[in-house]
Amino acid sequence: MSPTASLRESIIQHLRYSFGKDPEHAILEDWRMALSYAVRDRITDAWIGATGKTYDSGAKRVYYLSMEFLIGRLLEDGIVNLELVDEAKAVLEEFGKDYGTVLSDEPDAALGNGGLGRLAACFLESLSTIGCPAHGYGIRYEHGLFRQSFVDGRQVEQPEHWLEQRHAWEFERPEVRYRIGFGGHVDRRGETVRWYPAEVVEAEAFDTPVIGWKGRWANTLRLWSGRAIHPFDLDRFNHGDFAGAAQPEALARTISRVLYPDDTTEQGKELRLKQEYFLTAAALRDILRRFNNQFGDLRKLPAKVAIQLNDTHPAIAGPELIRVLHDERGLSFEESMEIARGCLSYTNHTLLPEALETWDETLFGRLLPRHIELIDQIDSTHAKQNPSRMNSMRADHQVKMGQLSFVMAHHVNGVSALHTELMKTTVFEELHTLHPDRIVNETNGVTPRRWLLACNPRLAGLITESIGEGWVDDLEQLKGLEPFIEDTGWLDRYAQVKRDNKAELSNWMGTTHGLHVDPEMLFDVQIKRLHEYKRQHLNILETIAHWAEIRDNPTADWTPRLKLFGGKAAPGYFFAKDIIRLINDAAAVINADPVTAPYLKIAFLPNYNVSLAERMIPAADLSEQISTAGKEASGTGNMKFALNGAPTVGTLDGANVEIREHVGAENFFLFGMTAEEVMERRKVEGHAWKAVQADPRLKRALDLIRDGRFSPGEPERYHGITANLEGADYFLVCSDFTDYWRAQREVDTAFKDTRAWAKMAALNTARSGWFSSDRTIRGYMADIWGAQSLL
Ligand code: Z15
Repeated sequence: MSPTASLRESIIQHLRYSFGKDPEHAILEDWRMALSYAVRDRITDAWIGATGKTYDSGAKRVYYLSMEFLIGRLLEDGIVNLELVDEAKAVLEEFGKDYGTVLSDEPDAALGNGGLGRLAACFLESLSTIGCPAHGYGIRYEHGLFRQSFVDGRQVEQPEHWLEQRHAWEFERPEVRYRIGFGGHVDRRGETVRWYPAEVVEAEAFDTPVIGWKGRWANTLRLWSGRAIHPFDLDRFNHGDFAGAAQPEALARTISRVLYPDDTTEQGKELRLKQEYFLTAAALRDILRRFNNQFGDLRKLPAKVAIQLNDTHPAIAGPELIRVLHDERGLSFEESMEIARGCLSYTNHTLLPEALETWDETLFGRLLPRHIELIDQIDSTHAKQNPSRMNSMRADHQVKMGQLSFVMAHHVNGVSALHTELMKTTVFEELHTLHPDRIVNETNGVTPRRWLLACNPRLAGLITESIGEGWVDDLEQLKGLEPFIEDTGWLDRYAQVKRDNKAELSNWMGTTHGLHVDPEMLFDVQIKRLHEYKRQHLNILETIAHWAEIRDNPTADWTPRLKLFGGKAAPGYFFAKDIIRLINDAAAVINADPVTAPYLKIAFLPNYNVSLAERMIPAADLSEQISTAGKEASGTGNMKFALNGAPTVGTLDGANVEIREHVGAENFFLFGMTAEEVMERRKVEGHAWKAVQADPRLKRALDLIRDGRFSPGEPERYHGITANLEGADYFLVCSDFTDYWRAQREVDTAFKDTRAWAKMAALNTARSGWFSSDRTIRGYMADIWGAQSLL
């Protein structure tokens, strides 16, 4: 049977026997689910094969512990990795269904906030493509990241409920359940120590297979869901308390109810600590059970198990592993600590002080009374071995998760070259002096299957036609495009791909948001979480200043530009929400100005998520990566844009530094202070005010905002923003404005030379091969995990 015939048969079978429909009566969701099941069957075969091979080989396994997995939709990922795109399109067409419409019916699983969660998802896909035996462990949140809409320009949050729609990808594992305890007391009988928790909930496993390129391998994402041990209190029911009878279940489920919506800020809330322990304890129990079944001797644990902590969120893994080995399995404390360290490694994702997790010791001790004792013991053991006793993890009545993670890990890694160097000289300076070989760099990457092959089929097609399909799992082969770039015929085709992608995005914005834009404009895109350090306000200030200048001289030869924004603000981050509102208010005024209309438009697309990124990135001409130097640990959106042929306007921050080195300085619009200059400038008294006085354009933009030009009748609406910028301006928006302005005018000039611009864009694509997450994962395997591919 041909692949198309076989796919058709399986879809029809699933429509009939899984969903009880024939093609005549199937609704869109039935088609989406039947296609998903047909694809899932093929994934499952690869998955079961890979599981068997892993077991038989006795190889070391990798476990990636993360509070977030921002996986997005999975159907297209499965189809693309199994190379079934043409077949799926053909079958759906036979039944009069549109492929894109069926794909978009899938809920977008937003079990993460931003970069950290999306990185975890790219890593899982690369681990499968490479054939490294691995599991991802996370939480099966009932509600992922909130949905965002705008009301009068303001962000409004609605709960997200991805599980409400049918979802094809998970396998419930009722046989895999563990009891997880909280609170209670610690009991000592001579040498033996026992923790007796007061509250116990059950963690139940749900598995999602993660398929790699060409279906050669599949790993597992195992997510834990909270449930009560005795779901129903019959005693209360029998006494007439019907609502109370269901309470234990409601309480237990609270643990996995909702994802905390803060990116790079910690709230220190008790439920969050419960979630962290719930994930970690369930994962470790599962890892030890699997190890025990296969190997038994706990001393071999570090040879067979590599556990990666995605940020400090699962840092309780150190003390928990010691507790199990020492309290429950009877190994000595010292040996338990050595075994745990042999297994654990930790990735740091930020140097922002507000993101470094610390817990109040009273709260911590109440929830995890045995763990806080063990942390003290870890701390004093570490101090004994390293007499200077610097950098304690137990100061100021706090538990410091960064220090704990560092001490309990055999390797600690940063996520870009600059970030890793800054780790050594700032937060981890003292610990780095004690352990100079522990910190290593693993620059982030993105999976080219999702972020080029699937999301940009036109460009992928041109590339494959030019250099073959080897680039898909060997992205450095994109270098082979460089000779083609000299060929004007080829370059015109490259430029045509971008034009087609822009037209497609314009059409979509028109039909879904009523936003009508000219696809000939320069599409200038800033999409990422809202944060002061990411400086969306620098972007809108420059836009306002530019608008004022066009109005001064409307007949000049301006480069038409569309400023596109997307991103969510944490619900409690009021300054970030004000920035969103300012952008929307400025858009309303500027978009309505007939004088500037041919040259400038602004759009903030609501509810930015993985699927929207997949639409926007292929259509971008320019990538905004304008964080205050030293603040963005890496960035990964920056890589996706470069790969898809959008040059960067950016600072020397995070992975921008490495992107510029790879694509060439002449293909990157650099501006702004370096991380060192930033630290110096902060010491200059009145730096912001001085910068405002020195640049009349900046002054004018701030005046327009302060005078209520974008908030008619309410000039004070943005005084919080203007006062901050002219005052403390911690993120140096004003100090970097003038150079940002200059870089943007260079962009205007460069964009006018269509051919030169296309060349710059194509060179960004050809030289971005290094930013594949396959390269990143190979780095972790070799430098940190000691793991091997089984392919
Ligand atoms: C998050 O998305 C990141 C860091 C964090 O500490 C938290 Cl809590 C969330 C981001 C970084 O801001 C970004 O620069 C980096 O590329 C990403 O993690 C993945 O490493």
